Amino acid sequence: MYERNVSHIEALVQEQNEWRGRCVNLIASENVTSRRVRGVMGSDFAHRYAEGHPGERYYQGTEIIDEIEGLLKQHMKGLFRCRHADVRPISGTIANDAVFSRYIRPGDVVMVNSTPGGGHISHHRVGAVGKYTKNIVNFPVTPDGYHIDVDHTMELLKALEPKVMILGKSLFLFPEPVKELAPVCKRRGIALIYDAAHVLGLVAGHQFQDPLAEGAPLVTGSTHKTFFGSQRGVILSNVDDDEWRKIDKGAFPGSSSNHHLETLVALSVSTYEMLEFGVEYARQVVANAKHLARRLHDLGFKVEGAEFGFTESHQVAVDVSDLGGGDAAARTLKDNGIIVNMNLLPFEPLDHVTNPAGLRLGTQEMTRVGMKEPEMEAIAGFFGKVLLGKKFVGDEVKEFRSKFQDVQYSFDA
Ligand code: DSN
Repeated sequence: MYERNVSHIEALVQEQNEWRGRCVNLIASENVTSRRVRGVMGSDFAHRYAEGHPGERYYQGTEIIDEIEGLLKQHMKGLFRCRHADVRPISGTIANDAVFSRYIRPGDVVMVNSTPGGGHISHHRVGAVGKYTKNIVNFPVTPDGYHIDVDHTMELLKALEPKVMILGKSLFLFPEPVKELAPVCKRRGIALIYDAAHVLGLVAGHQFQDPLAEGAPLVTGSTHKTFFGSQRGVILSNVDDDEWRKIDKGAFPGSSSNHHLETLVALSVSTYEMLEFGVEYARQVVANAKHLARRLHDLGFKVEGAEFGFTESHQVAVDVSDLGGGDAAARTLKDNGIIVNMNLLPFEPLDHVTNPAGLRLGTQEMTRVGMKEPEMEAIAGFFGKVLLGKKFVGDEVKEFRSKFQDVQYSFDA
């Protein structure tokens, strides 16, 4: 009776595959996986459980996943040059929750980046931090809105005595002041957590600040934005072994039971891709973001962060409040085959969330399919035609994208 419905779902999946393969995808939190990564999904591991750690499971039959997970942990530690890696969180938010559950107690003051300033939802009252405390204080920022005001933060932390500081964000153009804040956090016993979800692949490729080397003892991240997928999370740390054992309980049993073995296996393949191609890839991602920002600026768009060179990451933020706002602009671009998300910009009131001033663009996915500076120029040109010239470029976009179908920086070829 339901066979037709299954065919319908299969057809929708096929439609999605084809459609997104024709689009210029600029959502800053997404990426594409290689054929070899996709090839290990859908295996028997999709059916299995393996709670605990390799060699210390609560199930029989885990020998092969134990080997794969052990190798993945070893390579994550090597890639990020750290003492500990937990590869079990099934998303960045789960990784955050696992760490927050160890460090935040009811009533504790926690300092975070504001939502309009780019802070992730899991850092806020309605997200994971809010499950543990309501005393959430935003970092003060410099007038440009994209940098934490370190002097003011130092004053605030004497007055507020925070227990936790969370750096890193979702609108993430420039490095965070880890070097400046880490020593004072250490002296005062403040847990300094750096959420690297967006920039994980850039850190792995040495093209963004290395928060662990700069003194952050705890780093969380998701593995599918600037990292090569699959969709999962990770915790990386340099704390001592005793402390790590306590954090460990946050991931299991604190925030997950089984940890989705088929995506774990996929991540272990993509980690080898990152080891082999990460530097070259991350360099091109950042070069592309800078180039896209510059060309958009030259065309007359209000690109954020101009006085700091627009961006040091994979992201570009554009103020489109004069062009009907973020919601309308993002919808118009989508109708032309260009996928972006609307975004609050620093200092905007929260109630602008359904039509904020900004668009957030990310170059990581189009870089993965081989685009370089000339293609960034073409993409900026499409933005100009669509948003400034009110033209339809959907067919041009499709033709342009058709030449970039294979995942590069991989072992696919
Ligand atoms: N909210 C996602 C983003 O930055 O797009 C991250 O979880």
